Amino acid sequence: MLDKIDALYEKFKTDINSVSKQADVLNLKSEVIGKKGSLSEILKSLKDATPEERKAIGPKSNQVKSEIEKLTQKKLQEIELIEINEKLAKNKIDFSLRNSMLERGLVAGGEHPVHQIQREVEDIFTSMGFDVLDGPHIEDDWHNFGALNIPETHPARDMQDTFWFKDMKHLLRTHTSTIQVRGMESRKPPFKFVGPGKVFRCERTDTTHEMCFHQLEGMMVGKDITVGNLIYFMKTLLKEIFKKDMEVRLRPGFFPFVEPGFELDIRWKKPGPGESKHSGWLELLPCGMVHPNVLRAGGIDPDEYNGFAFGLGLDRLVMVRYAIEDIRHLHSGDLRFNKQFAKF
Ligand code: FA5
Repeated sequence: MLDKIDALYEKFKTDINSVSKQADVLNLKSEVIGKKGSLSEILKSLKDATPEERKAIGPKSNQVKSEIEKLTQKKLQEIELIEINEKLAKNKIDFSLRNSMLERGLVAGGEHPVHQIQREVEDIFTSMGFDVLDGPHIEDDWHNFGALNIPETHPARDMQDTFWFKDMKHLLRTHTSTIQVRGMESRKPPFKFVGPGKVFRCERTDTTHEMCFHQLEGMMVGKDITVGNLIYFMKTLLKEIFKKDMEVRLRPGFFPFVEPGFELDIRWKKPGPGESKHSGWLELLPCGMVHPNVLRAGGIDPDEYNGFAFGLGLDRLVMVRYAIEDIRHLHSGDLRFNKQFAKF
């Protein structure tokens, strides 16, 4: 019997070398040391063995089992490594490809200027301890309006023309203030975060208005936060983006979700011939102190905490930085326009 066990082990050692799939390795193992494997078969005739053999067979079969387990594991790891290397070789990035594309006159892609500026603004805020949050494009009434102190009958709903879904319960978010609501739902004060993203409004386009554009929301909630804190962060943002002091003006502005609310406009010389009503000042960054009803809706006690919020127009920020006369260039898909911003 001992010889049979030895033979079975030797055969396993040979067989395992000839398989290359993990499933085959596992099958082979179970054919030998599985419940109905050949080792169990041999052990069935234990009653016919001599007493000396019986003493030796227990340790022997345990030793063989453990060796077979070890060989199986080793083989499985080898196969896994081979598979990983094959995958890597298949998906390998060919760095020479870009050069050969350029030689053939093909143009490599680049990041859109709105996304470039979005990342810059995110970096500025993360360096000041803000988190970056995300939120869905398709929202419900509560996150876009209700929780922001805009009940159903409130005329402020008309301030932003909305793309509603047929159920009249869901909509394409009209502003990133929805991220404020989601941020409050998911954390406890004190906190500060920004939330960038696309927003949608069913409105007529012109040189400074698009139907689909980008905003970056910001919110800071804590104890004893003041308008002074708000202005500090707004000034720091603009200074870091433009690398110089920009001429801005702050004027009262109405938004149901802040009190007091402000419009922050930036001095903007519209390039090109002809003046438009937008030349001079451009509405860029409305902001204010978060309304107590909004804090309440987010589960925060307004007697204990307060805060500020702002909503930056990213496409307009790009317009001011690069002296772009018409916002519609940005999403026109015109490669001649886009190529100017490729960072290659
Ligand atoms: C809002 O959307 C508020 N949710 C912002 C806010 C947040 C205020 C927190 C207070 C506190 P408004 O509709 O003004 O506000 O839009 C904010 C900014 O987005 C504007 O100043 C502008 O820079 C940009 N913006 C607005 N409409 C358009 C448009 N149609 N095309 C391009 N940019 C736009």
